[in-house]
Amino acid sequence: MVPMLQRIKVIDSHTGGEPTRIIVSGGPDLGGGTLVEQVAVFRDRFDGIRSAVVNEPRGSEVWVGGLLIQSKDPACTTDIIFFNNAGYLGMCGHGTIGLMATLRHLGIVEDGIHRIGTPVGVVTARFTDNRRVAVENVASYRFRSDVTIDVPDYGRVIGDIAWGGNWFFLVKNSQEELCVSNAGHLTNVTQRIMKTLQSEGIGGSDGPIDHVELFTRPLNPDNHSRNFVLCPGGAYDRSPCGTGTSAKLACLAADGVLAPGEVWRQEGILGTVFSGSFRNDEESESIIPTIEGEAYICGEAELILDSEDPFRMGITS
Ligand code: PYC
Repeated sequence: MVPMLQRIKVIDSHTGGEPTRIIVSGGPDLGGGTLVEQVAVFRDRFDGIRSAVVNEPRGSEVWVGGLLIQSKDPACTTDIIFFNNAGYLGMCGHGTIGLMATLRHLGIVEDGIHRIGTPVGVVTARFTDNRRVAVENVASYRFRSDVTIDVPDYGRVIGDIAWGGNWFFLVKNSQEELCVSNAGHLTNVTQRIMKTLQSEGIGGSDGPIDHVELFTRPLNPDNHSRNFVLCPGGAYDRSPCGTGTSAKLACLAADGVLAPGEVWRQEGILGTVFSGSFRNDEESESIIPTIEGEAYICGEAELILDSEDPFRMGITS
């Protein structure tokens, strides 16, 4: 029998070191439901495609993928569903910056404000410079402050729980050294924090915590803080994390430490920076964060899924 080859065209970029792989053609048709319903179809019927795109042998646990979907809202440039090795993301800040670079690379967008539909709401994005993109994220807020947990064989950890398009536990009392050479230890520590949160049933207002964030002083004194972010699939974010920075801004706003319009420069584990600021949401107690960073296109490829390849849907264990 002749093997069947499924072809999926992707464009790769990285935002502050964190990669994004956008499916631009050959992806699954998720039907005409809402984006939340389309995520359910993706998960139930096409989860193998998610895995094929981001997992080995074509990717690794670091990758965030995105499926471009034509929006039903004429005011939106596109809709997007982000995903990774573990499942689906509500929003992705670095991914949206990478998406804009991809859309410009394809000649689909120019300067101006672009509305982008995500499963957790519409965000807007615009180029502020050749490769720099500012993303106005979904409304973000601190849900709980000073949550104390005892992590077995580690100690007492105190943190805030905040929404920035995903749910974050933002550790306030970390003494860890946040550098790449320490990434293995940091991953281990944040995974144990995550496990303790899960075993104690601690989550966000409408879902489990999916990211854990540590902070320390920045290496570059021009910045305000340095972070390490554990993502749901066990990889750490190479960038300062757009939704994580949004969650941080929500906490800073709630503490009265940062005023609307003031800039917060969040340094990530590689030293790359997202500039963040916020305005108050007129309709709620939340803030509307804006995150700015830069992305580079780093690949253009056709993925081939060979019906005879035992790993055509990615290596999952
Ligand atoms: O930038 O929001 C983000 C993000 C989430 C997971 C990885 N990056």
